[in-house]
This record gives sequence, structure tokens and C-alpha cells, in this order.
Amino acid sequence: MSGQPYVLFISDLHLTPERPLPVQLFQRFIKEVAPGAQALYILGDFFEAWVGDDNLAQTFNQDITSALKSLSERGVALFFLPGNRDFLVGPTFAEAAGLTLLADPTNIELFGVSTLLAHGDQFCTDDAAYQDFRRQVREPTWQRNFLAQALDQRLALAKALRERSEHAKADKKPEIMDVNNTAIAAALDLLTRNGQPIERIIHGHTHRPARHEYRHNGQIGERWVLPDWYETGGYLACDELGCQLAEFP
Ligand code: LP5
Ligand code: MN
Repeated sequence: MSGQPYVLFISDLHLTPERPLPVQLFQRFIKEVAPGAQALYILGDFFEAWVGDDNLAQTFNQDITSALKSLSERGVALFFLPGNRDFLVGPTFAEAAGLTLLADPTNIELFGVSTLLAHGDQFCTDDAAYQDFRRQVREPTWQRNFLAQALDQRLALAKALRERSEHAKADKKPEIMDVNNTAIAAALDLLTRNGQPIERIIHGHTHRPARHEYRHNGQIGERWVLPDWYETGGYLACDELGCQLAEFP
């Protein structure tokens, strides 16, 4: 960046003890890249699967959470907007990691630019089977019932759902798993009704990193899609001059 204050955005690390590379990349990111930032926004699917804050007892989750906490103690403001893998994060995790939970979507002012932050799965409306599933698991009653089960049962259910999801995805056309522009426009309409036009969208989920331009109500905006961390680490860095995607190492 230009030596000016900057803010970082990451998503889709899918951290799990079963996949060591993203974990190593994340630990390096925390030590080498993130400490210079004013703020770090995590836009979902940070964890491979989060089945409830009581799973903080697991050493792996504790290590990751302490790494976040150490960054917040160095003065980097941390924000966490959950994804379809970790929408069950709650206040105990937030406290332990030293971060603020954000609703999906959230609108922020980023160096004077009105910016919409989202995980991105809600924009994939062509994937009707997923949207039905999403509605079901986002219901408070469903979540209460799920969280009332024993930790082992929840972990087993999450594993079974992951397998079903992988099978379902194998039969889906790639294009239905990308965002739908009408869904993006609807989100922009909803937000702009109450405030200033959204000039920028930042989201993850699709694992298709890119900068897109959109036109909405006669105005041009930009939409940034964040990368996953399966093979290399990646983030979006924004300062008052604009944003750019970066990869490391
Ligand atoms: O995750 P990803 O990116 O690979 O695929 C997503 C959609 N899949 C999901 C499901 C998650 O992967 C499952 C893991 C969740 C762990 C969270 C734990 C806490 C909750 C535990 C819940 C028990 O989100 C996938 C999309 C894809 O993105 C692209 O957008 O296509 O959607 C699917 O594959 C869903 C299938 O189409 C439908 C699945 C039917 C399952 C029905 C079970 C219903 C019972 C629910 C109650 C247990
Ligand atoms: Mn996702």
C-alpha cells in the first residue's frame, strides 16, 4: 500500500486441523501482514465448520482464537461477518478473539466510500436447493434445537452435511453457484433506500477472486470478490486511494 492507513479483508480460509496449509498461511498473515492494518474484516467461512461456541474447548480452535486476540491486542480492530460455515459463532467466541461480530450484510464507510460487506452466499439465488437449506438453518428455532444437542452429535451432523453438500455441488452447474446480478441489485436497493448509494461491494464465498464493475441507478460501482486460502493466502487491502487484491507468500 501507499504508506497510508489501510484496512484488510479476508474470507474463506476454511480453517481445520485437517488442512494444515491455510492454517500456516493464517499464522504468518497474523504476524507478518495484518499488524500494519488499522482494521481486519473477516467476511465468513473463516472456519471449516463452527458448531457452537462450546467447541472453543478444542485446542485447534483455541490456538486460532488466541492468534486473533493477539492481533487485536496489538491495536488492529477486528470484525467478523459469519459465512455459511460459521454462522453459529457467538459472543463467547467474539470475546475470546477480541473482535466485533457484524450482521450480514453490513454497510460501512471505508475511507469515504460507502461499502457493502457480505459473505456472498445470499447472492447465489440461482442455487435454489442451497437457498432452501439456508432459510432452514438460519431460523432461530432450528438453531436453538441444534445447539441443544451434545457437541459430538453436532460435529457428526456437520460432517454429514458437508458430505451431502459436496455431493450436491458435484451435480450443480458452476454458473448457478455464482452470484446473481438481480440479487445484488436487490441488496443495493434495500440499502440505498435508507442512505447514500453503495459505491463498493466486498464479499467472498464463490472463491472466484476478481474486481467487477456494476451499474446501478445510473451509478458505477465496484464489486470485489475475495479468494479462498486453499493454495495461497489472499486478501483485499484498501486505503484512501482504492483497493487491491494481494496474494502471499
Ligand atoms: O460450503 P460449500 O461452499 O462447500 O457449499 C455451499 C453450500 N453448502 C452449505 C452446506 C455446508 O457446507 C454444510 C456445513 C455447514 C457447517 C456449519 C455447521 C453448523 C450448522 C450445522 C448444520 C447441521 O452451505 C452449497 C452451495 C455452495 O455453497 C455454493 O454456493 O451449493 O449448498 C449445498 O450444497 C446445499 C444442497 O444443495 C442442499 C443440502 C441439503 C441438505 C438437507 C439437509 C437438511 C437437514 C438440515 C437439518 C440437519
Ligand atoms: Mn461460503
